[in-house]
Amino acid sequence: MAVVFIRLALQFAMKILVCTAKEQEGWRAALADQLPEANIYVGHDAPSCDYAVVWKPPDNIFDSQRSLKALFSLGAGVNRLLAYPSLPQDLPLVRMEDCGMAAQMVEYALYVALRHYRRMPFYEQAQLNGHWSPQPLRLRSEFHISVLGLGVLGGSVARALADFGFTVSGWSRSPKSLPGVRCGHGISELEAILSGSHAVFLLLPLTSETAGLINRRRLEQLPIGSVVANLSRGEVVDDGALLSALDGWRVAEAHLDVFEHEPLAPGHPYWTHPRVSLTPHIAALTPYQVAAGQVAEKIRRLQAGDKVSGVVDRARGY
Ligand code: NDP
Ligand code: OXD
Repeated sequence: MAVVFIRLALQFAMKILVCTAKEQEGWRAALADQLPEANIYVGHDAPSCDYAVVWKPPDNIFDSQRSLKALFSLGAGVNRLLAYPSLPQDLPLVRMEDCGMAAQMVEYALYVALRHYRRMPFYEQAQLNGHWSPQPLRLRSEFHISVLGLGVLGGSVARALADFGFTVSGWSRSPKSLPGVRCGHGISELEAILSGSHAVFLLLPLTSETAGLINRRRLEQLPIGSVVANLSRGEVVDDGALLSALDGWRVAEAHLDVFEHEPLAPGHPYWTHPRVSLTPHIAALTPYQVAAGQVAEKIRRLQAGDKVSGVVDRARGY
């Protein structure tokens, strides 16, 4: 009797699939801890599940997972998942919201901003040339930064840079208001924002509107000697245009964390460009210890028939 009861309980328990190349076991254990009533499966060889938590799953995952009530992306960006031809149109896709990523983005942005505001590249070069060459004081408020994308991550970055005393402009799709940040929105306001920026931070999702947004014309709006930091998706920047802007010193230094093709191909000019600093898509990693709590809470709400935040608007693409 007890065996039958256990079999029935297992059969009717909620089923969650975890499918990610990285930290799969950590995710499984963290979700099991948060949702002890659920059966958690890892890898793509699982029975039909109620929820799936994925990052770069196999292309055919939706052929075997036909009963999903919601799909959770392990990342904040969902452009890759949205491109799966077999992704069911009506399946709610839920993305990560912050989960410890905003603090990491702020660290990265502060590092880049401080390096340039304090003219460290200039002093590095002066040292190489054996020059003792003190430069005039610049006030924090005289260093102008723009943050393109004012969502969960970009909004945190813009506020942190403004709190630090830099002059910050932000740009989004719809009107926004953030303390200490001059906010603009829509394509008509982009060029004015760029033209006053010593440093530009990209924190936009990749959509049909943002692909190739930072092209030759937009880079030409920047003052000579600006800094570009792409922390969003490689495709937001036109690589050829950025390399030309670097060679012409319109852009003095580029900090690139993301690329159209990852890992970046051996021999790509970014690898060896003296004024490109690149990192392997680590600007903000998803800590599963925190993120599993967010996923579990949303699953509980969905099970109770409640709405959750972070559901991707398929028409907008983010
Ligand atoms: P959000 O969805 O919270 O924010 C997106 C922001 O971009 C919003 O302010 C939105 O405007 C704005 N935006 C979208 N489309 C346009 C447009 N056409 N014109 C102007 N503004 C636009 O995303 P997150 O902040 O959570 O994440 C941002 C991106 O960061 C992710 O999509 C991902 O690509 C990238 N990322 C990179 C990581 C890394 O390690 N490098 C880690 C995590 C994320 P509005 O406010 O009006 O909607
Ligand atoms: C994400 C990412 O979207 O890692 O979270 O890029």
